[in-house]
Amino acid sequence: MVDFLLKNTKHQIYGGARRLSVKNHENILHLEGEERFELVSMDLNDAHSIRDIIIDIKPDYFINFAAQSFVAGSWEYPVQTWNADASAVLHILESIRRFAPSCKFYNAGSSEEFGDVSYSPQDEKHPLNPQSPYAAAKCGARHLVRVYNKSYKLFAVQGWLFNHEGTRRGLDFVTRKTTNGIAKIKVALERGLSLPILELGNIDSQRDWSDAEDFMEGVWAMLNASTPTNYVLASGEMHTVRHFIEEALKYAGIEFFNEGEGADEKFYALSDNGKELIIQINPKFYRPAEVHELLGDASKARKELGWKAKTSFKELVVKMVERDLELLRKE
Ligand code: GDR
Repeated sequence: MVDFLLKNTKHQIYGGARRLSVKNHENILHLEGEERFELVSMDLNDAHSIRDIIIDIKPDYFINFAAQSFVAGSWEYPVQTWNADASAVLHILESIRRFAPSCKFYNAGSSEEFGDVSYSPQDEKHPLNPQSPYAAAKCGARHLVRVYNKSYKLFAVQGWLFNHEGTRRGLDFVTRKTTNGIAKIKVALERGLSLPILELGNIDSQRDWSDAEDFMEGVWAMLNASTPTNYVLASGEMHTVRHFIEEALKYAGIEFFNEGEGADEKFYALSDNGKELIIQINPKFYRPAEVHELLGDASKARKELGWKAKTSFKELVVKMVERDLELLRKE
């Protein structure tokens, strides 16, 4: 989002981050020395830090992409997830209401809120049917955003963002886990090393994946619309995790075949050494409740905001594999 704002607006931008003894800021290293960007200390789990930032800066916009965003992790840390993804939103809304009521607020909503879907593709009218503590917290936040919008006339919105990926994606999420794992396999093949095995969960699961960079324009358009309205942002194409794997293997130039079903499905690479196992299923990555398919209908955003996802599924896979190969080949 910061990259988008630097390129397309003249605003001074403040990035809220928690102070850590071990820095994990590699995704924003490129912003070092940028005059219009400043990192400020803020912790979503500390209402005082949120309030102080809003009092000090009196922002024109508050864009909240911070969260415990790993769905699988939300069963392990349900309370922390609720605190970061729902309670923190209440603290932000309260502070905006009290100290900066003309500030426009965007909260990152999720397609996971639709959960166990009742029709496809999902549009803004689809019922909320969360399947995880993460999705339940996002639904809670959505209701709070709506209540503050109605009660206090705050400009507060929460779009439904379907899966958005990229080269800076965390390694736990299935796209980056796959591109990183496949790049490792490719580099091992190039160097004649034994092949690492990538372990995944439910690869029949289907998602509507887009490039995160495309979404930032949509978020900014929502914040600058004449009335606060929530929109679905999505590509409108759905693919299985298996298809993502196949495209990534093809782009990496790994000859492969797969066999077996369910937990027994396996992928093998074909090389001078014959067939070698490269991907297998580990049920430890299955979720207590799965969201089997998500497919977004962004026609309202297209019509009213003129927004459309630009990057195709294939281009996204290629971009991610290319970057992971580049990073690993340097090692
Ligand atoms: P998701 O993303 O839960 O859709 O939430 P994730 O990449 O974690 O999972 C997508 C699908 O892939 C299946 N899967 C695996 N997932 C992970 N992480 N690891 C695996 O090994 C694996 N194997 C199969 C999952 O079961 C699932 O069906 C993302 C997050 O960014 C949320 O914060 C955001 O709100 C939504 O997208 C939109």
